[in-house]
Amino acid sequence: YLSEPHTAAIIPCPFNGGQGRKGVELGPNRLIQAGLPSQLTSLGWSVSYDPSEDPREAVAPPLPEGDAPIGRMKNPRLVSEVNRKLMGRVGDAVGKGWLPVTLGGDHSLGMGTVAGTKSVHPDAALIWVDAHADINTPETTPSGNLHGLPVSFLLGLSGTDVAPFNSWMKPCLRPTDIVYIGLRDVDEGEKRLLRENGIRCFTMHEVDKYGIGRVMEMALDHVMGGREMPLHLSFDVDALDPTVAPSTGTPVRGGLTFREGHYITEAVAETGCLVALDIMRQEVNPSLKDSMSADETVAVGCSLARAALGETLL
Ligand code: B3U
Ligand code: MN
Ligand code: MN
Repeated sequence: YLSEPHTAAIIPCPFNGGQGRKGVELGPNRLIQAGLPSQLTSLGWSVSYDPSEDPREAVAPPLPEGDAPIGRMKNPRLVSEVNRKLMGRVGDAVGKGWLPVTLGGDHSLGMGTVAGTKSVHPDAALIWVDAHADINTPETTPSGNLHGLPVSFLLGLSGTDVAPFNSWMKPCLRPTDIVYIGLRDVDEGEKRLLRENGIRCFTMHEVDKYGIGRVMEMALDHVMGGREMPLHLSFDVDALDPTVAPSTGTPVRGGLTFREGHYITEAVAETGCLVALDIMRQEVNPSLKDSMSADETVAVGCSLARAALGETLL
């Protein structure tokens, strides 16, 4: 699915409007400062990245009518507009046969990235690596934070056919297209939605039971049986255990180990079918006290991206 020479399009998205905390918008820049573009070049990729472009412009569109909540949804116009643009950028890259590497930012951005991939490859499979299911609907969300809702919009679940999103976003994901890995903090309403829609989930329980090797085999079999299908990987760094990625706003204990996280990205690279990658919720706390854990978390984000793009241990 990729054109020659293989080209990665880095899309920094310093966006935090899908939730209430600061820090998540600092991640993309830190990954770039840590050398991610040149690391991917060293792996043999052409890298499309424009350092002169200010990524903050893409995430701060002017909103003439203000942004009062709609129902429970907070910052709905902002999140909608940012994702509408992101869908275009990801779609353009995938359409050229480039591999977009979107650096988040909070996971509400998954709406735009997956919709962008699906605009080119309607049959694309999706692996969502996360502590959370991010499948609340505008009706079930306990917080109103849109980072907890992207999957329900992609699926077109009840309550998601709502302005301003429905002016640009059409349901593009079938329940059989998506598989989750790493879940361990799922709301009651989300559990019901996952059950009702028959969505395949490998929670941390299954990771413990089968080991990550079997889990990846089963996950890939489920979403891309013959392995002949474009694949989008959306990796929320909070899927990793907080001891591995300590610099995260809402740590949930009992997560993926360093190797389990990397095994996922390595197994995805081995399929040869990856067409889009998200490294999301790469949070960085600016306080000095946390600078060590921020550095560690940034380094993990970079090495996950490298592994997904084919870096091997030997
Ligand atoms: N499920 C909760 C909390 C949450 C979702 N995603 C994250 N946290 N990172 C919600 O607000 O929807
Ligand atoms: Mn998430
Ligand atoms: Mn999460």
